[in-house]
Amino acid sequence: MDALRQKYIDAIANAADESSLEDLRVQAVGKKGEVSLKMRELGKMTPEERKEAGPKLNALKNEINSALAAKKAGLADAALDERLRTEWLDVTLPSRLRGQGSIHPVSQVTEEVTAIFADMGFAVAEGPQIENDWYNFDALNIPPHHPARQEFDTFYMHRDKDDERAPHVLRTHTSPVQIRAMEKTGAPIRVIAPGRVYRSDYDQTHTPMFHQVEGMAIGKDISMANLKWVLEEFCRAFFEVDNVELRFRASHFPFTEPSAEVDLRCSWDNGQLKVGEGDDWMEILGSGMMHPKVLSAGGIDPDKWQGFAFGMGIDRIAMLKYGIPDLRAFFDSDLRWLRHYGFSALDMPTLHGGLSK
Ligand code: 2NM
Repeated sequence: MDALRQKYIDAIANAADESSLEDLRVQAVGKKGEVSLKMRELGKMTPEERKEAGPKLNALKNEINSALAAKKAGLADAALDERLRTEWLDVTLPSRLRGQGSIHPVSQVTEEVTAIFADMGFAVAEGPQIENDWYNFDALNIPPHHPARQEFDTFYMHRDKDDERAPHVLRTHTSPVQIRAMEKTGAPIRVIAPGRVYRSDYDQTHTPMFHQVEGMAIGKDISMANLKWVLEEFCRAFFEVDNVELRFRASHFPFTEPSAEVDLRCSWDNGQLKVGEGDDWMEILGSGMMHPKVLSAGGIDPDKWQGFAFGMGIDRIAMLKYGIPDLRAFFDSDLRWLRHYGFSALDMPTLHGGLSK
């Protein structure tokens, strides 16, 4: 029994890992292990022999089990020490550099325009880019077969062969959003509707998708005078000059009467735009008093209410303000262009903090 003890105590002390420790446990005290077999022999002994051998075998079994447990704990400690020594991490190291995106000029200018009009009490409205015929045309006093429908270069959605209903369209302006806003809140109302619009036109100065912002204000006594001040105030804030001068030129739109195109006094010296000085005039937007039929289409009584409306191209005023020469590059997703003309995500345009840095 002493030889058995010595054999296993030594082997346990020298075991290199948990699996050899387990092998030793099976060999010694497992069901068919050496100690277990010896215990089975107790049955063949005389009572006196058994009285002496039994406790000794039990003690040996306990001793081997304790040695196994102690060695197992020792191996686990050593393994943990080894992990702590090798698997460490310096959490104070700087992180890996990640590609930094930028804000597209269209997004930047949309935010600027929104901040300026919000300051004058205009809410922002949004609506679907796929519209039906009624919201995009009829409600805006452009009936079927009206020649103005041709001028919009409309994208029509597909209809099944025998489906006679007027097809849906990609909205050609954001005016349908204004109709929906009138329906939703009624008068009085002041909203702008910025967003994507679509016309089948592609050349130096036109892309089939571009951005517009339209605005309207409806009240009991809203007039062209209010329109003029709002647009002057917008230009002062947007172009960041105190002396802006606007020129209203009589024009025609189906949705307004009277209608005016608005020009901004400016100068161009060697490709550099200066607003509010010089002898040039630059057309920047269209506007007018909302047509009674348009008010009616929006569910507003034209005998009680009147309002102005205007619309301008976001891409165009972005090019003017930030000196971007080529419209088509706006939609190329060229990373070098985006890095050059893009804005920092941290510079949110506000009237108090400056519109852009
Ligand atoms: C323009 C020019 C003139 C306009 C009209 C409306 C609506 F839906 F309220 F009647 N929104 N915008 C409008 C008026 C747009 O863009 C050149």
